[in-house]
Amino acid sequence: MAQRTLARYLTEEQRNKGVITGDLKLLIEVVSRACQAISIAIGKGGLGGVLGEAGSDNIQGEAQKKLDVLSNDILLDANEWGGHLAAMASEEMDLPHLVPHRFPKGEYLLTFDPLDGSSNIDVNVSIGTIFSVLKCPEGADLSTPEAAERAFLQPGTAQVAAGYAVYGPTTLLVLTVGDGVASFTLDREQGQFLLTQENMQIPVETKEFSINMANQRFWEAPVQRYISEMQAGKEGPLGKDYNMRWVGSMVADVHRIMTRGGIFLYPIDSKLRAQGGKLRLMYEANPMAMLIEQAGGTATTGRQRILDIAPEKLHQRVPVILGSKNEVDRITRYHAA
Ligand code: P6P
Repeated sequence: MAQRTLARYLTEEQRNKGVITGDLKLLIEVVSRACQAISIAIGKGGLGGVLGEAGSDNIQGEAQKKLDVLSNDILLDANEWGGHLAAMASEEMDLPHLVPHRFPKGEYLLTFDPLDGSSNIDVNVSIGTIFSVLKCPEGADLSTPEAAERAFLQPGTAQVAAGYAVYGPTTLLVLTVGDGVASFTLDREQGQFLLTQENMQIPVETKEFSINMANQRFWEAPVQRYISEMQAGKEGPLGKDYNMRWVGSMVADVHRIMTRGGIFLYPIDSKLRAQGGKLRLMYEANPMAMLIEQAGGTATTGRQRILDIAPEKLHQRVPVILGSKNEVDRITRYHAA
C-alpha cells in the first residue's frame, strides 16, 4: 500500500474517529505547507541570502535572525486567509495577529515558535517549528490585538492539536490531534508529507539526559542531586551509566526523546528565577508536553504538570522537565522531598 499522505491520515482521523473537524484538518494541512516552505528557505542557506541577523529584536529581547522573521511571515501569510482561524500568536510578535477583516474568521487559535533554535541556523544544526492549536472561546473579545491576548490564555489541556517540524537531515512533521502521535517525512519530489511512523511511544526508562551543564552552579538542589547521581553512573546509586546529549534546539532534543527516550531539562534556576524559566509556555512547553504525554511520557515543571498551568501572560516562561516517565517521576519525587 502506498504510504499515507498527511491529508489521508487527517481524513481518516476525522472520518473514523471523529477526532477532528474539517477546519482543524485544513488548519494542520496549511501549517504543514508553511513548514514545507520554511524547509525550502532554510535549505537554501547562504545561497538564499537568508542567513544572519535581521537587525531587529523580538519581545524576548533576542536578536532576530532573518529566518526567524521569514518563517513567521510564511506562517502568517499561509494561515490568515483560510477562514479556519480567529487569531495567531508567535514568539516573534509582541501581540496576537488578528485575521484581517477582509477574510472570514474561524473557530481556532494558533500559537507558534516559527523557528526554534535559531542560534543553530548559521552553524547548520537542526532547528524546527513548534505549533499549538486551541479553540477560540465563545464571545472572545478580538476587537484589538491587546484584547485578543486573553483568548489565548488557556491551559495546555485545552489544546486540540500540537506538533513540530524538525528541519534536519530530513524534514519531519510530528503531530498529535489527541489520538496518539504520528510522524510524517517530507517527500521533496512529491512535495508532501508521508506517514512514516504512527503511535510513537517513549520508553519509560532511559540512559540519556539532556541539559545545558554550563548552568550547573545555578541549579536548585533536586536538579543538582538528580544530575550528579546520573554522572556517578554504575558505581553510583542508580547502578547504571548514562550518556548526555544537548543540541541547543528544543525541537531536536525533544524529537530524539520522542524517538528513543531520554529526559530533557530546562529547569528553573537562580539565574532564571526572575523570569520564571527559559522556555515559553504557550508555544514551546505546552505543545511539546501534549506530544510527550500522548506518546506515554511525562512533562512537568518539577513541581506541576505543564499542561495544568493556568497561563497569565502570552509570552510566559516556565521550567521544563520532560521525557521518559520513570526518570521524570524520579526527579519530581526529589522536588517533593
Ligand atoms: P541554551 C533555543 O533558543 C531555545 O529556546 C531552545 O530551543 C533550546 O532548548 C534552548 O533555547 C537552548 O538554551 O541556554 O542552551 O542556549
